[in-house]
Amino acid sequence: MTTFRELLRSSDGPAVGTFVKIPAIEVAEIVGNAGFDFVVIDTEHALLSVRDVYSLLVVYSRMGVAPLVRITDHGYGDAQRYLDAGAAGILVPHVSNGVQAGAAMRQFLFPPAGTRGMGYASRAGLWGTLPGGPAEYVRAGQEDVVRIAMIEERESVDDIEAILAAPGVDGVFIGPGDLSLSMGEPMGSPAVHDAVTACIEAAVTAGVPVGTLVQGEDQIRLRAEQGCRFLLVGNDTGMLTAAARQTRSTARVALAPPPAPATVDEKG
Ligand code: 3PY
Ligand code: MG
Repeated sequence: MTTFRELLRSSDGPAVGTFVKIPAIEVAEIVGNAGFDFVVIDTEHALLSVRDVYSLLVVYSRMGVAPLVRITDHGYGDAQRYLDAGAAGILVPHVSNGVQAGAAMRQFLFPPAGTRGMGYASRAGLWGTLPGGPAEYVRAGQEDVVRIAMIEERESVDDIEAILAAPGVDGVFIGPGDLSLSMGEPMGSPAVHDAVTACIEAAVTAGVPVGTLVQGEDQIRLRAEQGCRFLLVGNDTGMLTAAARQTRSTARVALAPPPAPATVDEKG
């Protein structure tokens, strides 16, 4: 299977993924079958248990869809388990500055670069049978896993160069929703749009893979042209909502009473 890191390096267009919030294997198979390159299992904004995340990691990776996990905060606890369960990468939300970025990423690197612990007897180590043994488990954890800092605060935009240069940062993801809140601007305002563009440009200049959340063809094209290496479009709950509403609306339209015949006056 192509790793997420290989997708970021590929000369094809950006990798396209979606957020996953529903802990159902049926939904995972439906979303996986749609052909996304990767998914981000979202523990920051969805009530997913560690066990839910584990099931989703297994299903998506078995389908050849690289599964990343957005963790709830900068803490080590659950992230260690997600990595040992085979997550292709970790997204750390609300990274405000370079110092925070370095401190968060150290937890997801093995010594001497960081403090991640040895868990060779885990799924990531193929339950202790990985060809190449513990050394390969450590190599894959160090080199294949992608550690992504989320840029979604005014302060992170101001400190973008330091975040991009922080040890262990393999990519940055710009969150326009929280960025607009932090900037006190409505979503999609020109100021937010320009801040996202400035971060993308800084990342491209620094040679750090960058991604953002996009909506609609024009935005997808624009952010790809600007150099984004990965794009997130929507999420599973949004897709289900849209399909449910469309299905209900089709029936409503079909069952609507026919328009009343025009009155004599209206006929003139
Ligand atoms: C944001 O826009 O705030 C995000 O976290 C991206 O989904
Ligand atoms: Mg956010």
